[in-house]
Amino acid sequence: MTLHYTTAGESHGPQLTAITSGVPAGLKISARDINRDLARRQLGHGRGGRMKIETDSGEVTSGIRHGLTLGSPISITIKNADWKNWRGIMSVEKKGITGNKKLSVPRPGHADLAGVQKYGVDDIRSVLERASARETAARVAVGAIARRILSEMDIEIVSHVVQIGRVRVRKRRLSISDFAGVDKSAVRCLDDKATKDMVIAINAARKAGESLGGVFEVIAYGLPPGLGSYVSGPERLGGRIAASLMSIPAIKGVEVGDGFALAATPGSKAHDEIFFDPGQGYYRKTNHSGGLEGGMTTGEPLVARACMKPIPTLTKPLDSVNMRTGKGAPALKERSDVCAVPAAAVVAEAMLAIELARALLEKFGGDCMADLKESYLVYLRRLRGSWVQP
Ligand code: EPS
Repeated sequence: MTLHYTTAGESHGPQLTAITSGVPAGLKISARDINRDLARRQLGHGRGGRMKIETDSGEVTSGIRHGLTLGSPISITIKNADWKNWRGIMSVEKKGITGNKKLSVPRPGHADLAGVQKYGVDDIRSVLERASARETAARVAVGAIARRILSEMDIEIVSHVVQIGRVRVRKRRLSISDFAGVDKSAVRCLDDKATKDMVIAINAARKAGESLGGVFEVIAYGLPPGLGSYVSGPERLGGRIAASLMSIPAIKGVEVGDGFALAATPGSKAHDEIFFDPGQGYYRKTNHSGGLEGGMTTGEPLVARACMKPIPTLTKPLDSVNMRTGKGAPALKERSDVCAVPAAAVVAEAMLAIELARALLEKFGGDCMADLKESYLVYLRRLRGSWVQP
């Protein structure tokens, strides 16, 4: 059984729901593990009024007993505190509707226009409620489970913001200890000077009725070589990770390792030469590949970057068309964030955790954590015993 999840819930409906199946039995997990990541997703200078209303907290309603997973589907619900203000507009029954004004001027850059066309609805709210990035809270809850599976194998995932607007930090090689204080930065950036400049840029954007995008990096440490495969396209881990990161709302580009810069790098400088030490085994001194070769992990840190476009809801709206009249009109205005790059990085940690946990379970299987761990250790032992081929 593969790791699988689905989420449900509208942004201003009663709650979000995440159902995760394929998690082995016997995994230790607590509400704290889930709520820690939910709280981290709410961080970041540049969020709008909604984050003052919500304190996201996951309630487990199946699949965990006495602190251990059962092997059955795990369902987690996250209440939308804001729902109380939207009961009428989001009413399930037709008779409960109060205060709903149909929205008919789509925002350029949002799901509004294509969503209305695709689903045949006449109120943009019927699209934007589910297209909202609020849904990512449910994915973060799933990611917290995946993260627990990985951390049992000493695999850890971290992230940081490397660019907001025009403010960027230089690429450098980081170790896991560099991330100890990342959540203390107002924008989850490891560079103090850049943090200040990013905050200034966000404040200026807010004042100007603008929004800002950026770039974040997500890294997995402690991976074994050989997760994923080269044997067929869909099994290549690079494609799976890229698709998973691209599925985060507003993400427009993903690169692994040196990514697009490799296009201008000669072959002799683009790859990571292989070294050997009897104690350590094979190792690399560089990581241009970002820890992926041939669709598989190399055992080096897996490094992926993603670019988030500026949020399309603007207080100074762009030109659009009123779908009822066919006449030009300013796009609809909704309460929104000015910048959500720090939060998107936390969502990316969840997405990477899910992909890596899925690849781990595919390779090592196991209905319970003890079987999974045993099989994992056998593999590591085999690798260690065969550093040098006879
Ligand atoms: C969002 C609009 C804002 C954001 C929201 C995503 O919500 P609201 O319309 O209630 O002000 O705050 O993000 C979240 C609620 C969240 O939890 O991340 C949108 O239109 O996508």
